[in-house]
Amino acid sequence: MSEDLNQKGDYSADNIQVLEGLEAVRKRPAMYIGDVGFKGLHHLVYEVVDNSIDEALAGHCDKITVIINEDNSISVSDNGRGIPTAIHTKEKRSALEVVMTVLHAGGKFDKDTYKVSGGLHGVGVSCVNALSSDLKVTVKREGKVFEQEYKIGKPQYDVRVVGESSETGTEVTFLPDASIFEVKVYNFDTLAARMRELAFLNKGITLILIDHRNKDEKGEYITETYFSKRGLSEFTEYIDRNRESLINDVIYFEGERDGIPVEVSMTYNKSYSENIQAYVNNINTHEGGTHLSGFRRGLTNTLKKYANESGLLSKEKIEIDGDDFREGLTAVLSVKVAEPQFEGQTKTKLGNREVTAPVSQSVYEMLSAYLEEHPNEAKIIVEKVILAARARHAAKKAREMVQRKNVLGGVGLPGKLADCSDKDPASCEIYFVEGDSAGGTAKQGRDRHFQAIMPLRGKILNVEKAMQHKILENEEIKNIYTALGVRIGTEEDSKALNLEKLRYHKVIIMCDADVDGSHIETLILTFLFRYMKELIENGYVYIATPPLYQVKKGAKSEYAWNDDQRDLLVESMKGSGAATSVGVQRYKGLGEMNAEQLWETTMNPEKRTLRQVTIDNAAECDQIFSMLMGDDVPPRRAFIERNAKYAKIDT
Ligand code: 0RA
Repeated sequence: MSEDLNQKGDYSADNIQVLEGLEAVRKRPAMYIGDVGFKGLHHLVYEVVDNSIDEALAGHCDKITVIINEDNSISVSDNGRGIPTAIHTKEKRSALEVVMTVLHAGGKFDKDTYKVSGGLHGVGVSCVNALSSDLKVTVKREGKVFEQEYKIGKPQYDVRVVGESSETGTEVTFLPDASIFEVKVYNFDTLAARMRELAFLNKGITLILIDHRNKDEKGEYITETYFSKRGLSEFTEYIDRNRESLINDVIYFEGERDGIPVEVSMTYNKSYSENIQAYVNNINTHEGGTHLSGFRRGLTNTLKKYANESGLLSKEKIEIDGDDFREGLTAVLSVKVAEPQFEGQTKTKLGNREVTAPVSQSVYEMLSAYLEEHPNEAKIIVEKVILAARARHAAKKAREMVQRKNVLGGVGLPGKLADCSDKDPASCEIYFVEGDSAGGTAKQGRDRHFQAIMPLRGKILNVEKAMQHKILENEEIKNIYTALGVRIGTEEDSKALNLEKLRYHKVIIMCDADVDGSHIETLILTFLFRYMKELIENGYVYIATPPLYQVKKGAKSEYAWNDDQRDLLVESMKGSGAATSVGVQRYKGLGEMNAEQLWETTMNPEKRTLRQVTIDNAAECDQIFSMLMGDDVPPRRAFIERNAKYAKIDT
């Protein structure tokens, strides 16, 4: 701190506070942006874009451009009013400087602006400034162009006028501080997915993403433009675009109830999964909360009432419950809440009680109107609900069978599981291995103290295409549940997993590095995503990365995980001593390695690389899984071909 204060000597008490504020961010960046890895790095962009989104929601901006520059710095620009630059009376310096250097100062200047966006952590642009080795802001307003630059959040000069312009807007360019961030390279697809999502959630705004690091075949920078005219309706269609529709319409509502803006959109498809994406202030609330409860309540009440009054249910003896109304449902819910209370493990559960009723009323209004006007579709939906109820009863029986077997069978661990001897879940790992033969090698190669091995037969069931009771009757899937020690969801709380019983805190998928292997990997991941999402959300799921090549010369041998590594190894081995030639072996599967090789390259914690599975963007994940595992083959082939080159491991 002292070095900053001594430059001029004429600072006020306010300045000291400011510096402490930004230093706190640099000391504990994770507290402000989540982490200093991949997520945190991308979060910086979202934080800056959110400010522009706020300006757009206030009605003053309709275009936001993000550029990934060649040096992995980021430029975010908008055509809003421009951040005010006049001298802030209390602070005695430009308002722009205050916004850029005071924590949480962002929205305070404009009382009319209903500030509702603001990333998960909502810390503002000053936080990004603190975590950037260089940042430059340019503001066009009142006919002039203003600018100021900063290093790790410290202004390098007073706000100055550098030109004239008839336009208005704000542009921020920042370079994340390399001494803070462990990951320094931006991922285009990750930013693209967020910008696509923002375009759907905020219709009418054009969001453009440009990558100055890469050119396409025509020599132009890779560019994506996102714009949605119909907002959530279009979002719902996008999420469901690889599924077969049950009804042709997307049901849509937009309005304000008790001062809370509510936007809902829903449709039904022929699958068996429920997929509701719920947003608060543009943040995906994975853990749900009061708004989601409102949605469910509204849906259940409306459909129940309609089904009863229509007489469609009269022949049914089985009880219909909330879950039955949501099988095959895809919905997007978006509310804007002025002072959101976020709760839950990952702070993505809305706590504000006043939100439930407005959402439930909106859903009631939207859906009852639709059902009245579309009797044919209404009948199709109610029939689907009845089928779901029947299947649920069958599933309940199947589940009880599994549960009973587990209880009666004592410990009841699957016969194929080679368990580890340690018992503390925090230090234990389970490998799900493709095939019995690789499973055998892994059993020999492992450290039996903390590594358990469970071979999985060829292809496990595709959960995207099977009904729940079929899934729960499936032998491999039952084995996965019992090996992990978790209970299959109960009737009351069908989604909650009893994580406290989880026997391993690393669940590692180990498949061949070929097309079949990656298909099996996706099948397992799809199952975990649909039925054990908490495992992924808690960071317990990993993918093992076996090597692709062994490079040999005489008695010397090394491994390579990609073609570049292989070529380098071949070159360096060629150089060392003549005579014996260098041989390259391409591993086609795990089975081609012996136990020792498998341990050395893929299982030894000291040497292996595990890729942690995370849910970066829930709506995008859903769309990708439904595409990869659904009926529609062409998009799957295109996706796999497009991503094939990225399937290699970064080391
Ligand atoms: C407060 C007041 C005014 C503009 C903004 C905030 C503003 C902030 C950001 C951040 C990124 N882009 C932005 N654009 C605008 C202007 C108030 C006025 O002109 O009357």
